[in-house]
Amino acid sequence: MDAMRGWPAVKLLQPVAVIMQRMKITRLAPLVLALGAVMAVPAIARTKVDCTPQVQQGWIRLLPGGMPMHAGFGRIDNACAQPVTIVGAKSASYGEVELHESRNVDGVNRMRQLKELRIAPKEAAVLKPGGMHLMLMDPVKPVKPGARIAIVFTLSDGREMLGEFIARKPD
Ligand SMILES: [Cu+2]
Repeated sequence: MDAMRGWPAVKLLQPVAVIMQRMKITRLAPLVLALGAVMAVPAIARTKVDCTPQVQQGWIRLLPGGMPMHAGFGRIDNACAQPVTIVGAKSASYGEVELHESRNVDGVNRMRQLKELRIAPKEAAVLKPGGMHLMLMDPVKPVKPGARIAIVFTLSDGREMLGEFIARKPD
């Protein structure tokens, strides 16, 4: 019965495998306690994590002739349990950064500025040519292919998230 005596002190620290093993030889009450402990730990860990969305595969399309207006693309993953809303973007490499959406209206490609972009939990926003994109205006200095550009997004809760975008040469 050593397992029973040592149980209360160690139940929070036991690796799950050992807890599972012991559950087979203990009675129902400690088993319920153990389940509670196993389930409570991840719940506490979740609320402590400062979860922010992540920019994946960010890239910038440079235009031929060194045009001072570029477009940024990529995927913004929200792996968090809460929705996030992006309300702004800025970069030390550009005078101005806006979130845009391209649309085909009556056969004409138009774009409009998006004031905010909401991303549901476990969803992603995809910025791609012909759709949503970052409009990067007034580069502070010429952006060369291969350059890594940092873009800072502002979230509606006041937090900021950093994304990296790699410049590609015009095709
Ligand atoms: Cu645009």
